[in-house]
Amino acid sequence: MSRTLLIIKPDATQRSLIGHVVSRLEKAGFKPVEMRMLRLAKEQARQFYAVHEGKPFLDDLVEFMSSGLVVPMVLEKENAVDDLRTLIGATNPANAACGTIRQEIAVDLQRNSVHASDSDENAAKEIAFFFED
Ligand code: 3AN
Repeated sequence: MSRTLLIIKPDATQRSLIGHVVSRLEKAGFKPVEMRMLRLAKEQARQFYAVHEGKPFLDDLVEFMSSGLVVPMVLEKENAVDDLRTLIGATNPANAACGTIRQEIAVDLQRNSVHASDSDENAAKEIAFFFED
């Protein structure tokens, strides 16, 4: 078993899609083991996306991620990181494969409904960011 972090982003919480996303995750074999609902302060959103410091879209991303409620959760599954990246689909929903969560519900590149850790190392960091042990 391994763990990864998923965040339901403000565009999805605003459209009442929390239950839908959790249902899709569970049907795909992911087990939620921790979950919270909160609104990020801008400084927290910037800290979370520190890897994108200097990118032209960072300010807009921080604005968006702090614009409403988010639902971070820890998910358990074998091969959790890679399997979750496959299930959510490409960052830009226009390029997301058929049947992926982003292809189904994402609005555009920014309002792409969910975040998922991209490596075991980042999963550990991102889990620690939201869920202090
Ligand atoms: P992913 O969420 O698929 O891991 P990242 O980590 O490269 O993608 O990007 C984080 C977030 O930054 C994306 N979910 C998206 O909202 C935003 N983003 C990434 N690239 C761009 C871009 N070129 N223009 C605008 N927003 C972007």
